[in-house]
Amino acid sequence: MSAPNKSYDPVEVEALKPEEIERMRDEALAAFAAAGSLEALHEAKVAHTGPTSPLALANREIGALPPQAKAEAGKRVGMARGAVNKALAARQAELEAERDARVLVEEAVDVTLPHDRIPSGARHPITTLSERIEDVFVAMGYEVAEGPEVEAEWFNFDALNIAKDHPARAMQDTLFVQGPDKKAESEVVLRTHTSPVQVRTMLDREPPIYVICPGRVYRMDELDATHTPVFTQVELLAVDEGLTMADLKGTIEHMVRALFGEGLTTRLRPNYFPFTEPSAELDMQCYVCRGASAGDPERPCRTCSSEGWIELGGCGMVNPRVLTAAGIDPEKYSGFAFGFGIERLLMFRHNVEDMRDMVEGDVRFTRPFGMEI
Ligand code: FA5
Repeated sequence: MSAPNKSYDPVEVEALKPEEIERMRDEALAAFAAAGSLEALHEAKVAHTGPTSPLALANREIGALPPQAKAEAGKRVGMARGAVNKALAARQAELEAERDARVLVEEAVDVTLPHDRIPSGARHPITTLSERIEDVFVAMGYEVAEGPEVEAEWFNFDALNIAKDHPARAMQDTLFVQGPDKKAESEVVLRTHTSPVQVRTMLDREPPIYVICPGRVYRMDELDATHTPVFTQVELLAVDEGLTMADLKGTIEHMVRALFGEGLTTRLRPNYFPFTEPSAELDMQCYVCRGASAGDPERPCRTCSSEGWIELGGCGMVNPRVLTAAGIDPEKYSGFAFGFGIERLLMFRHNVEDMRDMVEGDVRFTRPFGMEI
């Protein structure tokens, strides 16, 4: 056993002398008071309250003291540490309050300034107008049906009673799609109208059928003020027992009134489409002059070129041959169909003078139409 260390007097430990503890406390208080920022205060905190700070080291010495001295030194160090922690918390609160006041001023937002967000795009009026038309028919109980834009020739022509030698099937009118085998004779086309969706729908569903088919179609037309090679059609198809041309006319008249206002009428002019029999061209009364400009040179109307009527699209009773091709009994059911172009509708409904504006993708054209049409 080793002899006691006579030279060590625990009561006289230098770090625990009252004046030493006071000095440590005062240094800590001065360091906190001098800290001008929360970062500086954090450094002072680590230096004066951390595990290697003078007070923490002094605290460790207490354990070796005899009981009486231990109690005295413990009290001294404890009081000093309490004062240091209190001063630290007070300074922390002060600096945080200063920071909050500064941030409120620096990051203040003036909500009255004009905003400079990146300009947003706009929905194309062709999309909004198509959706508007869909809504009119969905409200009448119709469903929206879709079909492929790359279509089998059979659906686009044959099933619609369009003969093999019909001029629409010629290469100069229709865009044929070359298959992977690069056969010169392709049987796949970019659909030239939305009527093939009629056939697909009739093959898919049992009557009664009430559908509206919006979609993009393709033709070998030059881009000019009134034509585009890629345009949008909406097709309407109803197949049920006992449908007549009167149902067709009444349905379109409802659409015209929903889109252009009450009181407008429509008229049918005989026409020919291989897939409808009888077929007609459907005109609506001009919604601007309501027919008053026709024959009255004093009241010219730009919207209908003083015709009094505006051509809407083609229509008719579904040809019994088409019903048969789609597996529907023409003895039991009859149907009506109507197809029209959305670009032309947008032109006369919104006085767009040049169809080319619709395909250029310039938001200065699309934005004024807004989100509702
Ligand atoms: C048809 O396409 C028939 N499938 C419509 C139809 C459906 C008739 C059901 C009977 C029953 P048409 O070729 O006329 O018909 O085209 C219909 C509409 O498409 C035209 O009234 C016109 O508004 C629009 N249209 C035609 N060609 C162009 C083009 N190049 N650019 C923009 N719109 C066009």
